[in-house]
Amino acid sequence: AARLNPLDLYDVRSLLSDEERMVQDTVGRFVDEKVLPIIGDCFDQGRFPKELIPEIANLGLLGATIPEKYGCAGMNGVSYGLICQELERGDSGLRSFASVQSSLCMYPIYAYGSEEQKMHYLPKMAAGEVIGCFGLTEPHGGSDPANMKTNAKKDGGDWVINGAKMWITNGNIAQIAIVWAQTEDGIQGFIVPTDTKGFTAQEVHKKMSLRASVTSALFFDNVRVPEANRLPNVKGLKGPLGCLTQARYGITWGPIGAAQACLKEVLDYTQERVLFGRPLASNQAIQLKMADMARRITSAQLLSLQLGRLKDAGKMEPTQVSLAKWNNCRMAIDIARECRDILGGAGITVEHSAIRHALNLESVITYEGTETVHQLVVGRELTGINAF
Ligand code: TGC
Ligand code: FAD
Repeated sequence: AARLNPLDLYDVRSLLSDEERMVQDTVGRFVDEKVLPIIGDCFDQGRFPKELIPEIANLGLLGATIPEKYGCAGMNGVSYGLICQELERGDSGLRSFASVQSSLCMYPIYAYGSEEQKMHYLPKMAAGEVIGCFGLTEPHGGSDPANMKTNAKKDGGDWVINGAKMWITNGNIAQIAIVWAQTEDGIQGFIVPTDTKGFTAQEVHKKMSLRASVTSALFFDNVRVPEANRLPNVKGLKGPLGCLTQARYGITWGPIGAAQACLKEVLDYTQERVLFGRPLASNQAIQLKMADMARRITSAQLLSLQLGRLKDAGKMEPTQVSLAKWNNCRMAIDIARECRDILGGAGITVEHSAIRHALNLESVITYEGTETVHQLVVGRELTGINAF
C-alpha cells in the first residue's frame, strides 16, 4: 500500500472541495517557487520581500473572502485558511502581511465602512496598490486594548487624532492606517492616510523574530481626518475585536504550515545524517519526537478545518477561535524548537528553516492575543468568571 503523507497523516486534504484544493496548490506553488528560495536571506537581512506583493495580489490572496463586487476573490473561509497555511509554510512574516491587509484592514472597511469607502479602497487594496496597517496596540499594554489612550476629538467636520500605537505590522509600508481611538462615544475606527500631516511611522529594529516583516511604532500629533474617514457602522471594542476574530481564525491555520515545513526538513535530514553507523531516523528517541510532531500537526489540522467549516456556516464563536489560536501556535513553536534541536549545529543558521520558524513563532504566539489571553478566554467560557 502507498505510504501515508507524513505532513497529512489523516488525509485532511480529502475533506477539501476541488476549489479549496486548487487554492492550496496555487499558493503552495507560489511559496515553493518564489518564497522559499529567498526567505532565509530576507530574514537574515531583516528585509520584507515587498517585490512579492504584486504576485500575491494577482493570485487573489488579498481580502480573498470579500465579494467580487469589490475586486476581491469571494472565496470561503476554509480557502482563506489554506492561504494562511501555505504562506506561513514559507514564513510567518509573509502570512502576517496577508493577515493584516485582509483581516485587519480590508475586513473592517468591508464590515464597518460606508459604500463609498468600500468602493474607494477595497479594489485598490485587493490589487496591492494600497497597503494597510492596523493600529490597536499601544506602548503601555496591548492585552488590554479597552484602556487605550489614543483619542479622536470632533472639530467641525473633522476628527483630530492624538496618541501612539506600538508593534504595528506594515506600518512603514502602508498608505493607510486603520486607527482605533477613544472618542466621546466610545472606541471608533478611522481610515488615516499615512501622508497626513502629523502622522509618523518609525520602524522597529533589532528584532529577533519576524525579521522578514515590517514592524513600526505610529505617532499621531494632531492628525486631522474628515468625517468621511470614520468607519460609520461600529462603535466600541467589538469593532477591533471583530477584526481580530477574523485574523486569529487565519492564524490558527498559519502555524500548521510552519510546523509542516519544520517536520519535512527533519524527516529529510534524519534520513541522510549518519551517526553511530546508522541514519539518525533509525533511533527510537528521534522517531518518538517526529511521531509526536505528526500527532500534534494532525490535531491542529482537524481543529482548523472544523473551525473553518463552522465559520463558513456562520456558527464560529470567538472562544473556539481562541482555543485553536492557542493550541496551534503552541503546537508549532514546540515543534520548531525540537526540529532545531534535531538539526544540531546545522539548526542554528537560516540555511535550515527551523530556527527562523521558531523565532517567528515567538511573535505569532504573542500577537493577536497572547497565549495567556486565549487561555483566559476559554477559562471564562468554561466557568462564567472573568479572570482578566
Ligand atoms: P468585552 O469588554 O467583554 O467585550 C467588548 C465587546 O466586544 C465583543 N467581543 C468580541 N467581538 C468579536 N470578536 C471577539 N473576539 C470578541 N470578544 C469580545 C463583546 O461581545 C463586547 O460586545 P458588546 O456589544 O457587548 O460591547 O471585552 P473582553 O473582556 O472580551 O476583552 C478582553 C480581552 C482580553 C479578551 C480582549 O481585550 C483581547 O482580546 N485582548 C488582546 C488584544 C489583542 O489581541 N490585540 C491584538 C492586536 S492586533 C495584532 O496583534 C496584529 S498582529 C497581525 C499580524 O502581524 O499577523
Ligand atoms: P502585554 O499586554 O504587556 O502583556 C505582557 C505579558 O502579560 C504577556 O505575557 C501577557 O500574556 C501577560 N498578561 C496580560 N494580561 C494578563 C492577565 N490578566 N493575567 C495574566 N497574564 C497577563 N498590534 C496591533 O495593533 N497591530 C499590529 O499590526 C501588530 N503587529 C504586531 C507584530 C509583532 C511582530 C508583534 C510582536 C506584535 C504586534 N502587535 C500588533 C501587538 C500585539 O498584539 C501585542 O504585542 C500583544 O497583544 C501583547 O501586548 P503587549 O506586547 O503590550 O504585552
